[in-house]
Formats: sequence, C-alpha cells, structure tokens
Amino acid sequence: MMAHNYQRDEIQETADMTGDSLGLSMQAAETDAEVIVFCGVHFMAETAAIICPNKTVLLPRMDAGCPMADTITPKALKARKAELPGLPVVTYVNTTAAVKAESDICCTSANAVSVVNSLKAKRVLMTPDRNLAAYAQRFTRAEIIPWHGCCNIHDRLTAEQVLKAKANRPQALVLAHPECRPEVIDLADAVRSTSGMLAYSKESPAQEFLIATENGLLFQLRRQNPTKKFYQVARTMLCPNMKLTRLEDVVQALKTMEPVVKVPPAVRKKALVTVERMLAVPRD
Ligand code: CIZ
Ligand code: SF4
Repeated sequence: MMAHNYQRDEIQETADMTGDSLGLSMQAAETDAEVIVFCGVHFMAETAAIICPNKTVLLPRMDAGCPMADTITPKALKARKAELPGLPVVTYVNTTAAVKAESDICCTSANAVSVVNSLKAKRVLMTPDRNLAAYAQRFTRAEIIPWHGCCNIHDRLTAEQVLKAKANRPQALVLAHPECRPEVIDLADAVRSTSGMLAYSKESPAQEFLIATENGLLFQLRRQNPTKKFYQVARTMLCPNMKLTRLEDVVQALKTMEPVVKVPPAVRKKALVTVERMLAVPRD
C-alpha cells in the first residue's frame, strides 16, 4: 500500500510507503510485492504502471484525477509541437502516460532545472505547469516556453494570504511548492517539492514552518519532526481529488483486485523512455 504525501492522514498512517509520485513509483519497482494499491491520483498510478509493467497497480478511486494533468492532451501537444518544430519538450510527471509518450523528457518539481539544463538547448517547451516553468526559468539561460496549465490548488494561493500567515507566525520559515505563483515564490524562504520540504525541514535548525503546498503534507512533516511546528499557510490548500480515497476504498480494491490501472504497451514504451531520460540526468 503506497500513499502520496497529499493523501488523508489515515491513509498515510496505514500505508507501507509514503512519498512523492516518482519516489513511490521507484519504490514500487524495488518491492517484491506483485500488487500495489496506489493511493493518489490517476497519473501517479500510471507512472507506477509505466515503471513496473509486471505488477498489478490498483487505484482505489478511478475518479481521482488531476485537473492540471487534464490541461494537456496528446493531440494538443502534437499541435503545439508542429508550431515549434525541433523544440525539446520537457513534461512534468503530473501528466497522463499518453502525454509523456509525446514528450522528450520528464521532470519533477525537484529536478526541473537540472532537466532543462541537461538538454543544452536554447529554447524548450515545458508542459503543463506554467508556474513550474516560470520557477525553472529563474535558474536557466535556456528560454522556457510554458504550456498554460496550472494546479488550481497551488495557483489560487495569493501573496496576501502568505503575508497574513507570516504576520501571524513571524518566527516561521515559509516553504513553498514551485506550483505556486511567482509572487508567492518571492515570499518563500525555500522552494521545494514535497520530498524536498521533508528533507529541508529535517535539516534546518528552524523550529517553525509555514507550509505552502497541499495540506496533506503536514501529517508527514509532523510525523517526521515531532519536536518542530508546522502550520498550513491557508486552509484552501486542499486537493479534493487527493482526498477522495478513504480506507473503505482501499479495502474494497484489495478485496476485488479492482480497479486496475493499465497503460497500453505502445504508450508505455514511449513514456518509459521519457521517464528514463529524466532518471539519467545528474543532479546539479
Ligand atoms: O510529484 C508529486 O508527487 C507531486 C504532485 C508533488 C511533489 O512535490 O511531490
Ligand atoms: Fe493535481 Fe494539484 Fe491535486 Fe496535485 S494538488 S493532484 S497537481 S490538482
């Protein structure tokens, strides 16, 4: 049983493994288990199926989607590629397998800059998150042409909300996810993926943190740092899709061995190439 860092507390508590989407997929590849029940959203279970073709990947709630992943389709990407011939396409892991299959290389929120720099290209197209693209643009000489998708949960967080939270907790460091808007990024003490926030808060001498990402991560931050204090930046940082999965759904999936997430072999083969290219990029 694997649970993403944004899942409900009781799901994270019950899971054998927790983590970000790529970390979970890598752990899935290493385990002896033949069946993985993946508590997260659809694209994450697909990533596990891409990396572990011989395992059965169950997604307890088939209706757990990701509106950001839905901002791009293979057809729309093909059309954009035709307008920008020769440009390498960097695609965030938060996309369907079919979109990964149409891309050149994947990235996560933890390695976007290293991935862009590894291409040694003058211009790249980055899909689908415009905020991650804008964040990566700060650290590279390559021109990043963004796709105009975003995660509504992160994008709706305003600078005013962050300033208000900071005023209430002046001693706390602000950790923001790169899916946040540029003006929120500007107010952060550190910008990290969920796994990056877990590592940062462990190593930092600071005792209090304001967390600007989906509030499910607070469970994991508190569990791993029992003496430190973590506060949500805003109550609105809740992803309804991430909260769909309940323990009953997990039990039901394990009883029926359904629903299974499958990626067609031709799509899987191409999507795996884009994931493997990312895994071969050395960290900056
Ligand atoms: O890739 C993931 O797991 C997501 C969606 C966020 C993160 O920063 O870990
Ligand atoms: Fe998608 Fe945002 Fe929810 Fe993550 S938090 S699953 S990016 S909508």
